[in-house]
Amino acid sequence: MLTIYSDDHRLHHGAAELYRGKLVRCFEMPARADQVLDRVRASGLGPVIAPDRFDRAALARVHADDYLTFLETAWDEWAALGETGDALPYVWPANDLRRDVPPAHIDGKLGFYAIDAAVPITAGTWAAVRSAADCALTGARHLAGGAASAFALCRPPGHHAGARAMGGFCYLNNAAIAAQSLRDHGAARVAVLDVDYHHGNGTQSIFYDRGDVFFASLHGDPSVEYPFFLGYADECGIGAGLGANLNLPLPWGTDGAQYRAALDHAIGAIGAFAPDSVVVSLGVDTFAEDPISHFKLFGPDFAAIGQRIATLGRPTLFVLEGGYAVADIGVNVAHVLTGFAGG
Ligand code: 5XA
Ligand code: ZN
Repeated sequence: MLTIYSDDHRLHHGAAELYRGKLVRCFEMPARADQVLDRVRASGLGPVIAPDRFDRAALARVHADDYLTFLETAWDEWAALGETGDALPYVWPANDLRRDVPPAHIDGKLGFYAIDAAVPITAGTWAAVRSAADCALTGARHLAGGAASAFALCRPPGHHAGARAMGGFCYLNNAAIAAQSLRDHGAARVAVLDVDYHHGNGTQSIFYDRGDVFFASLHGDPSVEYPFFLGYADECGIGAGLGANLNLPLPWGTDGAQYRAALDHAIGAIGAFAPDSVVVSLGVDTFAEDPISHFKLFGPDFAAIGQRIATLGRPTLFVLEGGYAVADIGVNVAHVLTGFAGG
C-alpha cells in the first residue's frame, strides 16, 4: 500500500487550545505524524511518496470560496494587528445572533468560521493544511488510476471541517475532498466510513443531501461527547441523500466486541450501497489510553478493523484523522493498515 506524506505538516504547530476552561497544550501535534510515519516504514507496508500539488479548484469542490479565502488570509490579518502568538476565536454567532454577515475584523472572522477554540491558526497553518489536502487528493488520484489502496498520512486532520467551518483541529476536510475527487474522476458512488472516536460532523454535513456519497460513522454518543451538536442516529440524510447517512453512536466504555458489532453493521450498509471506492476516515482515538476519548480498543481490535474493511473488496483510501496517545498512534494506525492489507 502506498503512503502519501509531506513534511509540511510541521508548519502547523499550535501552541494552545481551549479545553475545559483552560488553555492547554494542543493535543494535535507534529509528533503524531512522526510516529505514524515511523511505524508505516517499520511495518513494510509499501513506498512512502510526496503528494502531488493540486490547485484551489479541487478544494473548492467541497469548501466555499469565502472560507478558503479566510483560511488563506487569516494569519496575515492577525499578524497585521501586531499579534505574534496563534490566532484563536473567542466569540461565536450562536443562537439569536446574525450569521448572514461575515465580519470584516479578523476577531469576528475567526468566530464566524469556527465551531470551537481548538483550531489555532499559525503562520504555517495554511501551507500545512494545503499539503494535507494534497496528500488526500494524491491518494484519490492513485485510486482513480487503478490502485487497490492508499494511505494519506494527513496532518492536520479534517473530518470536523465543514464546507464553511473549521473545528476540532480540522481546517480542510481531507476525506471529503478525496471522496469528491473520486466522484469527479470516474467513481459513480463513493462511501466514506469514519472510524474516528468523534463524529465526522463536517463530512456528514458536506454530503448530507447527496445520494452519491454514503457516509457511515461509528463514534462516541454526541449527547455526552464532542462535537455534541451532530452525530445522532436519527440523522439519515435529506432529499437525494435520504438513506445515505448512517450514524452509529456508541456509549463511553465501548470495547472491541461492541465496536466490531457496530462496524459490521456499517460495513453491511456500505456493501449494500455498492460503492466504486471507499474512503476511510482513520482515527485511532478509540484507543483505550487516548487522553481525550472513552472507548476501550486495543491493538488487536485495530487489526480487526482493517480486516473487516478489506471484506468490502473495494479500492480503499485511508485518510488519517485523530489519535492523541502519541506513543501508540503509529502502532495502532499500522495495525489497521496491515490488517487491511493482510485481509
Ligand atoms: O476526531 N476529532 C478529534 O479527535 C478532535 C476532537 C476535539 C475535541 N476537543
Ligand atoms: Zn477524533
